[in-house]
Amino acid sequence: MKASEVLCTLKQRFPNEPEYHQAVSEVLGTIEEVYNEHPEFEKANLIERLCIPDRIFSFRVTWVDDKGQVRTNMGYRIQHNNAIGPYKGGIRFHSSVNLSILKFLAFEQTFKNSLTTLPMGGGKGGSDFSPRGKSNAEIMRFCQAFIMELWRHIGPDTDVPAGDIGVGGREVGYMYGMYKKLARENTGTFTGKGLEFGGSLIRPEATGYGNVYFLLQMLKTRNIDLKGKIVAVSGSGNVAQYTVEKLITMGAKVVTMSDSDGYIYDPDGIDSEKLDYIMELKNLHRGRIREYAEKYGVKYVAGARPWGEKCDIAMPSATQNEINGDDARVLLANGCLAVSEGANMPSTPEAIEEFQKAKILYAPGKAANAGGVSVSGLEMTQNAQKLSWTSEEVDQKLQNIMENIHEQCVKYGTQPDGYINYVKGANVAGFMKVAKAMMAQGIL
Ligand code: NDP
Ligand code: 2IT
Repeated sequence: MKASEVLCTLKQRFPNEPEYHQAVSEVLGTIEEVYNEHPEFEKANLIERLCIPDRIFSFRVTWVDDKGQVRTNMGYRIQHNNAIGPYKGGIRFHSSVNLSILKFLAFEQTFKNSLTTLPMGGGKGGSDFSPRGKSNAEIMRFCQAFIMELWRHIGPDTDVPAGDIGVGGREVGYMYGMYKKLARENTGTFTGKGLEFGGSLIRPEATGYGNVYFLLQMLKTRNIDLKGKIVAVSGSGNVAQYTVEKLITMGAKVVTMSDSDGYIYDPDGIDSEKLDYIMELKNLHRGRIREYAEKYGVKYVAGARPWGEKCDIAMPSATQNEINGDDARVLLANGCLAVSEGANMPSTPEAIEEFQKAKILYAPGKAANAGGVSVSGLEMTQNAQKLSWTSEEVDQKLQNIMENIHEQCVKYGTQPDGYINYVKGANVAGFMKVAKAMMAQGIL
């Protein structure tokens, strides 16, 4: 089947999965050229095999809330592709979770993990359970119930989950604890674990730091200095927090952060002290970003995203499709020169088209946010060796990986006029490695 025909077939076979179609369409649109150069791929029906997950587990999760009521949610794990290594990818707890969203994430993860240079396949899982407003005890009971079903399908050499939206150190700890009880092993099946029980230094920071390292590489191609640049960040969770932390140390001025209720605009910039406040607010008190505006007397805009504020650089770090075509046009009109994605697929196809048409620096999530899963890969290595590396060692390896991903994007994405199409570069580099691994291992 031709690459272009695969998308049509997928839409027919799996209707009502718009995010999955969107992710597949973005990749297929950029790899067609290299695909056509390899007739053996078509003979092996490689694209279709690469787009459809190896398997999907779905299950009911039953738990008891603090009022004693018995509640149910849906749980899922998508094992997308393991040609390069064990399935690897995060777990998302959010009310919006469905198969379309998890299939897009697992598909993207496969290419992202391929780019990291580490031996990891792609997977993703999650639940439509919403952690919002839940007590600590409820979160723990939910995590335990989720793992009671999932544990038999995961393992250090088969499938290694981690965090994503709604799943951070606390949730990984509860899931890993239950996993160990059932599996009776201590080999580190989760990543993003606590430092006391096999977690890697720099894993919490990795996605945000990695995105800034990637941004620095992009800016270097145009001799632009990050120092003094005004940056709009969305989200205020794990990725956003450490993106802002690194940006502050690099001398940039971060003026926005957000959550699902709205955004704050701080014209003086969020400094380290204010960021400490946000981390405590979000990670300990589980509060709302609006409280920042009340504390520091700055603007809060309810029900909106920050892209209307003037900035030089945008780093979307909340969720998928959070920058649409109109947002992109406003960013460009305000002089935005770079967009580096911390979230997965935060820009709609129309927004990406606008950025590329304007020839600004634009890095897709699968390249720019690969630092998180990279340090997860390093956590797996440390666990396997039963030792732990210092922060400096892990941070240095992270920087090397991000530089390497940037180089791959330049190699496969540079156009005849010199413009670097990072989408094409990341997709082609990620695809070729998975494709070669699949071809070498036979028709499966
Ligand atoms: P967190 O749960 O820590 O934070 C998510 C942030 O985004 C919160 O501020 C949340 O607001 C906001 N948010 C979530 N959903 C929506 C929504 N539908 N609309 C508006 N705002 C929303 O998650 P992470 O920081 O871990 O993940 C953020 C993004 O980064 C995701 O796209 C994830 O897939 C991606 N990513 C994460 C990695 C990791 O290592 N954690 C690695 C690579 C990518 P609220 O508090 O109101 O829920
Ligand atoms: O989207 C992602 O890359 C993640 N949520 C991190 C996955 C991981 O296994 O560390």
